[in-house]
Amino acid sequence: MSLTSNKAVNAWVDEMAAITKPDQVVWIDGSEEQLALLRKQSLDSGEILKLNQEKLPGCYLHRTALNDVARVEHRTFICSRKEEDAGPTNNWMDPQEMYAKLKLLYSGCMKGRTMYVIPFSMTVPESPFAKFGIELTDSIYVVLNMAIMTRIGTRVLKCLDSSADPADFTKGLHAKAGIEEENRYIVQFPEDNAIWSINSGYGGNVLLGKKCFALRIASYLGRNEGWMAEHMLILGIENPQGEVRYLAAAFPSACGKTNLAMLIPPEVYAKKGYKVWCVGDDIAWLRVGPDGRLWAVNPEAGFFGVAPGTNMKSNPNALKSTQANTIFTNVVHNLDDNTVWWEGLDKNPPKNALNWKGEKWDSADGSKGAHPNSRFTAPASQCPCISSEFEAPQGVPISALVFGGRRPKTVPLVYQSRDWQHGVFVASIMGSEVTAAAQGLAAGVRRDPMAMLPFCGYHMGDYFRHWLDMGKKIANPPKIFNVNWFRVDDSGDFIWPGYGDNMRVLEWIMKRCFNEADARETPIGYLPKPEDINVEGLDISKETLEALLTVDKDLWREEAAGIKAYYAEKFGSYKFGDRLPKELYDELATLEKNLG
Ligand code: OXD
Ligand code: MN
Repeated sequence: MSLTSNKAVNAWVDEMAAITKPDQVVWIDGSEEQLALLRKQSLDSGEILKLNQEKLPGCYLHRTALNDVARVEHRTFICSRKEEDAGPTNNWMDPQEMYAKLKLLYSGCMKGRTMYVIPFSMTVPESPFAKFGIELTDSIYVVLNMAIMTRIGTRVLKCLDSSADPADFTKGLHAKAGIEEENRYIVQFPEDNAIWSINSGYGGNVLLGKKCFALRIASYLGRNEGWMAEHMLILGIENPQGEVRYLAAAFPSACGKTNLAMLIPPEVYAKKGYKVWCVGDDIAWLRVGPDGRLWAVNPEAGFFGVAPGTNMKSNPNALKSTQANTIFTNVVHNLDDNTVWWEGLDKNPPKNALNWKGEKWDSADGSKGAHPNSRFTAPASQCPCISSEFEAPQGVPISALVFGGRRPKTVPLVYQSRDWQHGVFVASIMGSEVTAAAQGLAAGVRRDPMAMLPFCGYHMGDYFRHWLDMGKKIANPPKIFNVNWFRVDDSGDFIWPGYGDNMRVLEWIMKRCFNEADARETPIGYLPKPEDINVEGLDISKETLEALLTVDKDLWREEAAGIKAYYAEKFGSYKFGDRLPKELYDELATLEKNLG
């Protein structure tokens, strides 16, 4: 029975049920009793396995289908009415055509199944930032994950019903159908505020609050409504005086974003009383506050983190977050003590174990036990360094925006943009260098502007324009920085220690924001003087630090040529076209001029 008298919600649920024809419709009220019942059903059907409840209370293991282990960018669409509004970086199809095609796939696909109706809110529903959605799904796994990743249930319906427009909610439809790869679609209809996902059971494709809503749809809403949805972590740095300053940072995947979000300061900082607080690890919604500063909330309630590589050294806070009430997906099942394991957790792979496929597994044969994209879904509230402001309805004020990628050469450890417009330029050219062998891609820099390439719900050129426009609306804008933790020497070894020691760079960044640190001007922006990076307790030579903070003009001339090609020529197989703001070409010209 419906949990609401909201006509728009009920009409839409009925309409979708008429297409998908579930045997029954169950509304999710968010109560622990109902979730416990669903866990039991999911255990009975074998969809999840209960782990050792003494060692891992409230924890479960799930395995996806073998063909369904990651997001599918080539099957992800932005179906705006006009193709040009989706832009060159998104797949597009005419919405009417797409609806017709998908309706055939959804038709009767829930026969014999239950449709769950999940009312959810991105960020606390009482927040002025909050956006509401309803996800329909035939997967209990999705319900259980959404219960961790978002706020769900009756509480959300109440807030929607009493909001200015109770018909204003995001309509998410998910069906597992047959998990057929060739019929898998992840489709955003921005103008309809709707998301249709079918033939997948993998988190990033089916937890519709996350990438689909909080980034693709929300970036579109943000442009129309004057705010921003970004692929950013949010953290606070507390200084010995007890003052907390916040930054938000965007990185492409495999750059240690979750690790940075939960950074543990090095001993020399900890002793002085510095602390780092995590507000979010993946997504930030940013708005101009009444005080003219930029304020950020984390729209999510949990972490959907990559398991492999997470350990007590790389990220103890993430690991500790997963010791209770967590759903593990596609990791190794240790049969001896009914716990989990993944590559990089420790050096002791279990002897008696099943791999992510559920097969008997022995690490001695050289195969990987956990899928490289195996995940944990853990409540953010369990993170030892979760910020006291994590659920603050107004969010936290942002002093710095930080961008970065993996660049073995060229890009220094840190630099500051001259102003907002220059910062937008710096963010638009970010990316990581790929070696052809490693990724099967052409070697070179893979640009990933603002780390939003797969997540921007509209034309990337218009997105840059929106960034530039936002800068004009923020009386006290955050300063914009670029960092690169991944510089290597001639033998290919990393020359910056990274991890907790990145705190040393964050300290300089924060000091710059509060006029407490000096800088020198270079052709690419402001760089620290080597003596302004605190290396106390660090075994790093003066020469290495200088190398990390050098701007090599020859390499930067090559870089400028690369940027020119990326702006003016092609983006993947498309062109940016003339929607790329002129200001960005101006910034490129300034860079070229500065390089002489
Ligand atoms: C993620 C991603 O899963 O960015 O967070 O791919
Ligand atoms: Mn992400």
